[in-house]
Amino acid sequence: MRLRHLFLLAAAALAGTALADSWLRVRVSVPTEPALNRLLDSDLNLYSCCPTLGETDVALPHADQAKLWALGLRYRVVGKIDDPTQVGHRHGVAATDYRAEYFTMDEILGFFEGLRTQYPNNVSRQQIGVTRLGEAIWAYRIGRPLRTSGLPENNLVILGIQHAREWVSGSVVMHLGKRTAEEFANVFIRTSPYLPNRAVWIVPVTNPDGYRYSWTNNRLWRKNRRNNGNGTFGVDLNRNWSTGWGGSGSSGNTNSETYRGPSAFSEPETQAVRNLAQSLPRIAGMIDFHSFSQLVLWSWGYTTAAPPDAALLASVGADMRSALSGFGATYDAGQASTALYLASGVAPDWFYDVRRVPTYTIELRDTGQFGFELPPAQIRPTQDEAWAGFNALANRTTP
Ligand code: 0X9
Ligand code: ZN
Repeated sequence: MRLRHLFLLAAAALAGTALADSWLRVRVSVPTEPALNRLLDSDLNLYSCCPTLGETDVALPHADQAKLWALGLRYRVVGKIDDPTQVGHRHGVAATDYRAEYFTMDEILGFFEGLRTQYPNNVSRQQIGVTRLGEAIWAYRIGRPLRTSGLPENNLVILGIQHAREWVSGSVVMHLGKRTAEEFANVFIRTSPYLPNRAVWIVPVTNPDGYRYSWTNNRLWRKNRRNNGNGTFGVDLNRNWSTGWGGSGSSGNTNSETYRGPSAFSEPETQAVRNLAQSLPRIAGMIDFHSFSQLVLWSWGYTTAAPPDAALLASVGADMRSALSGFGATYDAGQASTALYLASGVAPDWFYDVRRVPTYTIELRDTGQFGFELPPAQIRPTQDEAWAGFNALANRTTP
């Protein structure tokens, strides 16, 4: 009898430890705007990219359920998940196939360096900044050899991985880099109308510190790794741009996933991309790749007011939406603030603001089943559809 009790106690203790350490996916009710804002202002790991009124999923340690109570949010547990803070997504085995595996920071840069070696006439790179942890931020130019006279080329700008955990964004910009280099280098396989006066600028990893952290410390990390000085880390780079900075859908709370930073362009990463853009005489269009939700979004994001070129942005966006939808996934499209939610200080709003050309956020796969942790089998079709969506934009912009 005694022994049996002891055994039960030990089992309970063990189970207790396991339970306390385990992580949950919970479905939170978000009935009102204030509730939504409390959620967006919190440091909870939002499972969804795009919470709106209704229900949204959150990943949290079993023991952190009290945080939801403290925020006055009702929820139910929908499942157990692996602890995303556990290291070990891949143990020292180098990835080889960018169509089937996620690449680390070094592997992504290695991939682009491979393109530079293979296509020396068409691919070059420029260091555009240094992160807070001292890492170079690179931009790759893909086009014809630089000309020194005539009308300056009209550039398309592509941003990858502003948000650390949105790994498929990196897979997509690698594919765009490779396919674009092939287009420029080999006229015989050319499938899109690349005109002589065009170049594509790709920033493969806009947020290197955050991206590395998502591989080593927390798979669901979103922001950069600024030390906010109060025990919290990170600025949401996609709330740090100057257009609409500080407005709705951004937070002044350093703990928040949408912390906007102390001032517009306070972060070296947004400064780097801004400086690159300012150095380009002409920009034809821009895409900022995120995940997930399968959406094509245009300005404004910071206000529900219609932008001056609303009809053009919607028309090009519709072309992109239908191109993206040809590979087994259905994309939707709309003005960011109304189709998704208000967010202030986002990159495409700034590019649109300063250049008045078509700029887009593309939210890649999926619609929430796997979310940020999209299974590697879906990398290839996501890359294919993104290439189609990119070409739809290229075809509609001024050469
Ligand atoms: O919130 C964001 O920065 C983007 N979604 S994500 O889940 N990838 O973080 C969406 C930005 C789109 N712009 C607006 N909704 N204004
Ligand atoms: Zn994002």
